[in-house]
Amino acid sequence: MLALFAVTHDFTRYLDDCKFILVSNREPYEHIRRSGGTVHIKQPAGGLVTALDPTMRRTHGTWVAWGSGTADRDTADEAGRLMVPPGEECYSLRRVWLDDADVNGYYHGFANRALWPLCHMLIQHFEFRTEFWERYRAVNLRFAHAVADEAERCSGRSMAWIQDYHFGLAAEFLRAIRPSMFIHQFWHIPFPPPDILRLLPSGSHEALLRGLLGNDLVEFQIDRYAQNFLECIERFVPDASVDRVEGRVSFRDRDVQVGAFPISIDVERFEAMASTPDAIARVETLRARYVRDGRQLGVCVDRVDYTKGIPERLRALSTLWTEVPSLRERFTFIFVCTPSRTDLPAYHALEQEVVQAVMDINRRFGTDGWTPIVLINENVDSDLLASVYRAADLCIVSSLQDGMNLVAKEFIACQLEERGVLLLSRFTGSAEEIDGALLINPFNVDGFMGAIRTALDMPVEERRRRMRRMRQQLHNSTIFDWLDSILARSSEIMDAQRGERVVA
Ligand code: ADQ
Repeated sequence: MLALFAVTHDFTRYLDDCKFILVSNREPYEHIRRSGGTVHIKQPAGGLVTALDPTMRRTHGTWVAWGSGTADRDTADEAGRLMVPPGEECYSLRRVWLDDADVNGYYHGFANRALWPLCHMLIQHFEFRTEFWERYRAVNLRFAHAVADEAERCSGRSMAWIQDYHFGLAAEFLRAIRPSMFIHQFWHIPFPPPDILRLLPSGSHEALLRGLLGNDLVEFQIDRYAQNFLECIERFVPDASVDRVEGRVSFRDRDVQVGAFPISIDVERFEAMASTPDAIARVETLRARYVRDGRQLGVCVDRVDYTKGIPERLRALSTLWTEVPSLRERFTFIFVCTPSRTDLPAYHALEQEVVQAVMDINRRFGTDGWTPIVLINENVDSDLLASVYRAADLCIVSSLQDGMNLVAKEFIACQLEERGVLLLSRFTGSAEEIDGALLINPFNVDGFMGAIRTALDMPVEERRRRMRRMRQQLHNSTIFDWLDSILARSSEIMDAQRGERVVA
């Protein structure tokens, strides 16, 4: 797998002699102390680590991240450095230490209680505290110093690639320390229009935008978010000049490029996980259990988050079984919902609401031989997920807003029989990329319910036609294509900058 990846995507050619420094909130390897005192290593399951770890191994770069594991300090040197992956030692991990007040203010506070709801335009959850903002600034500055430190350790050029909304100010801080460094940033979630961004108090919304303008290139999932960002700059940063068509901002004698780079998944990995003998056996078991006598199986997979439209999905299902009783016992739903951010009251309350709503539905419509919704309220291994995706006849993604949504792509990758229908919220980045899903508006109860009926009734041929089209598209835009296009664009800009400096 790694060998194939290396042949088809050689990212090192874009980096030339440039040292690659990646910055993210979560680290790729976390050391955890177990109750008996032994230390074990945890690697987050997310797509980002899966995609970036091989790149880091090949480029021998440095990954800068929050040292969040309970045994992290014991396994790093005084500066927070260690070589990873354990036993292979291919690249450096530089851990940044945060205390409880930092985590509460920067991470739970400003990132997750202010920016997350604002960017998703769910302003009823928006909460701003000065303490959150100050911690966010302080932690962003600390990360900028850590990156500058790492750049200092190499003699040549370096490139910093910052991930996400946790670091809205880091690029500007880093630019002040190392003016000629190439800095770029991928923003994984939506970017809101000006009227929403200005709910951040005066001073902080302008500061966030100026912070992002510290980059040479700002990458969004889709063009709509890039356009929102440019509109915010036009409105709130009067000393910047914006070229909306070219996606460029001129600011303090520098040009900042802005573009859309839709993220994806490691398609072959998901296909492989859905094709193992164990997966095939699980698919058979699931179908024997839930898909007999013309019944169908639905699936959804989310973190419990108010952006994902989970109560709206439950409401559509409940309305459907109420208004169309003939559909009772006709399909079963596997609801995979992992609790997340449970330290925040809104998430805790949502989790309870979801569990309660599922119990109500099962009590109301269930029969002796049929449970309408099978709730799996925990984290599930990706190979088990792959089997569930493969076994399903339909998958519902009903986010109220979502930067991209990778579940939709994972479902498509695992649909090897091409029998499944994807119901996809039109408010996801994926909906603007994928052609072949049934688009839904999760706020429109009747429309949502109608789309489930359409999916259940869809003839096999049409299902196959749509799924085949989506699978072809997905094969042409994997996570490696995403990485390739970002690094290619970065290297192009770096070359142009070098040309300009030589001429000057
Ligand atoms: P998320 O909001 O986390 O990511 P998403 O893109 O759907 O959303 O990715 C979730 C990932 O977690 C998927 O890989 C999924 O399989 C996994 N997952 C979810 N529930 C799980 C469970 N119960 N058990 C196991 N795995 C589970 C943010 C943005 C998105 C954007 C991504 C990547 O909010 O819009 O697509 O980053 O940029």
